[in-house]
Parts: sequence; C-alpha cells; structure tokens
Amino acid sequence: MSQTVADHVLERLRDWDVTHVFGYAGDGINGLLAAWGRADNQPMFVQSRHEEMSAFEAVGYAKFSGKVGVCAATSGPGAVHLLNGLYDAKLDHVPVVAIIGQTARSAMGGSYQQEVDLLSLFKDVAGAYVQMVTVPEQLPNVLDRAIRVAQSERCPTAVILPSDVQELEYTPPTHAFKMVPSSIGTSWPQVAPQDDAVRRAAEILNAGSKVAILAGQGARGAAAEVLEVAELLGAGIAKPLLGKDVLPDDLPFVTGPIGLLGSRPSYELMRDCDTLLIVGSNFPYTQFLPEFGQARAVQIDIDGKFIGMRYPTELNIVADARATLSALLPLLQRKDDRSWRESVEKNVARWWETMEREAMVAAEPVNPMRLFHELSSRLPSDAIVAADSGSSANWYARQLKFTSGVRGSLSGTLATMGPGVPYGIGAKFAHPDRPAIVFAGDGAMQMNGLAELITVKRYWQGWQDPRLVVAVLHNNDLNQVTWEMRAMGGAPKFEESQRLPDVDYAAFAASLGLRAETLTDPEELGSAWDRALAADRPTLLDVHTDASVPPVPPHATFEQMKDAALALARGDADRWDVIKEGIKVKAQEFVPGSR
Ligand SMILES: Cc1ncc(C[n+]2csc(CCOP(=O)(O)OP(=O)(O)O)c2C)c(N)n1
Repeated sequence: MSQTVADHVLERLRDWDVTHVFGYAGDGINGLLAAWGRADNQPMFVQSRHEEMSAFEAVGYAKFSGKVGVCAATSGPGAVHLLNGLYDAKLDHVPVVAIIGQTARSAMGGSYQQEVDLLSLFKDVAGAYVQMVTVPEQLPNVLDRAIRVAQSERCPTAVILPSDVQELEYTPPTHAFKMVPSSIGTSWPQVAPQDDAVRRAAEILNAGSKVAILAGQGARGAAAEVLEVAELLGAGIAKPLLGKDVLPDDLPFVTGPIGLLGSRPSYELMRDCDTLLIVGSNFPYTQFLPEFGQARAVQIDIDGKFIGMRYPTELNIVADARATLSALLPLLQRKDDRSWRESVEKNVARWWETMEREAMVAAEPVNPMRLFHELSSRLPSDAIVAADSGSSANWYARQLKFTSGVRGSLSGTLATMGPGVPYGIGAKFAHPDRPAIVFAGDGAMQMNGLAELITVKRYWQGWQDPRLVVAVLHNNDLNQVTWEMRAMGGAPKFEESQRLPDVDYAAFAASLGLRAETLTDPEELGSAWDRALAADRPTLLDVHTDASVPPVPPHATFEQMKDAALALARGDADRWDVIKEGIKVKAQEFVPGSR
C-alpha cells in the first residue's frame, strides 16, 4: 500500500523510538494529523493549549527521560508560538526536534496566508539544523539528521514540511546522483580524555589542600565518580541550578546551590578554596567562583564550545565526565588532612539549620519557604520536581532537600516564566509511574499555567501514577521582579506593573475535576502535602504566601541590602511588612548557638 510523506514521518519517528509528540493542530500540518489518524495515534499526539506549552512539554520530557523531545506545530502563528520553548531547549542544552508545517509550495513567496519565512525565523534557535523538505526523497535524511544533530549537539532542530509535501506519495531516496540516503542505528561514543591531560589534572588536584568541585548537569552520568573524587580529595561540592538533582542534598559535603539563588556554604566553598574542579557545568556567574588567581582550576566538559570561558582554568579537558573521572581516580592521592572537609561540613550543617529556622519564621499568612521545607521530608524518592521562574526558583534551589533518585529541573538559562506546569506534564509522559510536583508563581499561572491545567484534566487518567501536584505561590505579586527592583535597582515596588489580579486558583482547578485546596494556615502545609501525595488524582495547592518574605540569599551583599532599604524608604507600599519579614528572616543566621 502506498504511503504519504506524512505517514512516513510518523513511521520514521516510531523507528526512532519516539513515543510522544507534543503538539497543536492547524492546517499547515493537516496532512500529518490525518496520518496520525491512520497510524492509530502512534506516536501519541499530546495536545496542549498553546504551542509554546508543547515546546516546554517536549523540553520537560527530554530533560526527565534523557530522550529526544518532539513537538509539532502549524505554519505561521503555530511556528511563532513554539519559539520560546525551543530557546529554553537551546539555552539548557536539551535535544528537541520541532516539526513544523508550512504553506504549500505553489504559494511560497506569494505573501500567502500564514506564510512566515520559517527558515529565517528558526535560523537562530535551531541553527544547528533547520531544513525544509520539498520532495519526498529528502525526507528520511532531513528527519534523521534533525534527530541526530539534536542528540549529538544537545540542542533544538527543526524540520519544515510544506502542507502539500505532507500529502505526496512517499518515495525513498534511490541509489543515484543527488540522492542522500539515511539510516538510524547510532552508537554514540564515550569520549575518552588524553592520558597526559589526566596526569596534569591529577597533579593540580593533588597539589591543592582546599579543593572545591562544581558539578553541573553534565556530571549526571558521573555522580558516583564525582563522589569518589570528592572523598579522596576531601572536597566540597557545589551544584548550579541544573545540577541540583545530580547529587543528593543530604550528603554532608554537598554545599547545594551556587550563585544569586545559592547557599552560603557554596559561597564559602568558592571564597576559601585553593583548587577548583568544574565538571559538566557552564555556570555563568564568574563572581561566585573564586577570585582570579586564588585557585588553580581544571574543567571537564564534553563540549569544546563551552569550556574555559567561566574561570581562568589552567587545564581544560574536552571529554566525557565519567571517562575522565574514572581515569583520574587512580592517580589521586587521598588527602590525610581532613580539616578543609570538616569546615565545609560544618558550614553545610549550619546552613540547613538556618534554612529550617527561616522556613519557620511566621509570615502573613504563609511563609513560602515553609511550603518547600515541609515537602523536603516528604519528598518521595522517585519524585520529579519542576519549578517556574520567579521566587519559587529561589526556594526550590535553597529550601528543597533532594535525596538520591529525585529528579528536578527548571528553565535554568533562559529563565523564562511559564515552563512549570508544562514541564510537569512532560515529566508525567516521560515517567507516568512517578509522582511529579510543580511550583509556580501566580504570575506564571496567569500567564499560561491555568490554561495548561486543562491539558492535565485531559490526560491524567491515562497516567499509571495519577499524582501531579501543582503548588501555586499565591502572593498577588510578580514577586521576584519586585525584589530584583528593590535589591538591584534600589527602586520601590511599582504597583501598576507588579500587582496581580486576585484569582481563585483552587476553584479553577476544582472546576476541572482536580483535587484542590486553598491554604492560608502554615500549620496545614505538612498535612496538605501528605494528602496531595496520597491522592488518586492531580492536586492544586493554592497557597496564600507572603510577598514580603525576601528571596535574598543569606550572603546578600551590603550593597544589595542598602539598595533594598533605600527602595523601601522611597515609598514602597509594602515597606513595613517587608522590613518586618526581612529582619525576621535575616536574624535566623545569627540565632545564638547556631554557629
Ligand atoms: C516570559 C517572561 N516574562 C517575564 C519575565 C521576568 N520575570 C521573572 S520572574 C517574574 C515574576 C514572576 O512572578 P510570579 O510567577 O507571580 O512568581 P513570584 O516571583 O511572585 O513567586 C517575572 C515577571 C520572565 N522571566 N519571563
């Protein structure tokens, strides 16, 4: 039986073991949609409310499954909507393939309806590979390359399919001039380091007495080796945001997050170390790394494009993290003087005590930190956690204590609002047997999270484990930016841009048949988590949090504190609440006996 190009696209995706495509319909992909109907919905078409959500869902799926994420959209407006999600993939180095419709070939260049120059539009975000299929024989190569490039470069790629091409009869490339065959089976390399580079790395690390390790998402496959290295060298390990789930937070020498959303022990680790080993991280905030000249540094990264540019490193090794660390381990000498390690551990223990005290500070009505703190002790070991951009990213980074097995992510580099709920959905399709938990601000919920709850309504009954908990930080404020303005710009809250309309998030979720609770009593948070994690369906927790609790890190600089104080003095409507909460929270660092 003859097959259309669209039929073959779906068959080829199945051959690549693509099981889900996150998409939204439109006549630019009608040929594909009809093929889906003929293909018994294999791979499964997951319908979102907005193409940006489809792209975020593909990113979340890819982040949590380790597989390539695939999204699909129609020409023109659908294609434009995908962009932000694809940029999220690009900046966080996630393999995502976008399949996009285009106007028919006969109309191209005719300013036809919904005609957008897609090759130009996607040239930046999918610059590693963006191609339009204009004849059937081109298809397998273009689609296969889009997938292979996405996988090998860890980036988004795009395949543009004119609507009439989708309906053509598929004919494979032939054994002839100007034909490009294609194949699927790929065994990826494990890139081994040069022996000499490993020897030099060992010399540098052995010579140091205060070693710090920065382990990012690129260390995911090398967690055991990172721990062994840290054990031998008596090192502390800090984790940038995307590496939060690479190593558990309950290890006494893991100092947790680093940077503006970081922890004090990470700050101290970098401030005081004499040697730095960076593994699989492109953490950009140089000012949170040691002073230049203070530490001898080695960096290991699989991608030569992203090495040697965050710190004046003495040695840059482009290779697989696991292979490099495995080769390094036999050359490392165990440091007998453990005093550095002991001081790191003391700082870490003190930090967690401070976090607990800060979470317990009374607020009006709920201290957002407590919401995260109460989850830490209840977090199932197979949970997948997503946080949106906003103040929840702070509390996700600092308050949540991940144990071994927990996965988590957020929009680490684009830091876009909106991926929380769709990442959670992507997680549920990647692992329908695991619970997923999303933290999102009310701004993010109003931007898109509320609408995407409708997608949850549509699909949750198909999930083997129906638990998806969306915790909304309901503070009627675009709080993260309010605080950035206060702390960075010294500007008081500008009500017109920062205040949000009050919405009953729980009522909306309940109207969709989801479990929903409104929480205004901090004492109820623990049992609310228990109920949500025991529920037989997705839950929305509408948590009325206090916008006056500062997401300022404990090592906030004097300048930031001064700017915030000035901003308040300049007539910030929330000033008294802010001052009250700020002092209470900051005071937790100085509680007698805490040092
Ligand atoms: C698409 C997008 N628009 C704007 C921003 C700037 N921004 C970052 S955080 C934030 C506020 C988020 O507010 P909300 O979701 O209510 O969370 P909160 O900080 O109040 O907890 C804004 C506007 C962004 N990061 N992404």
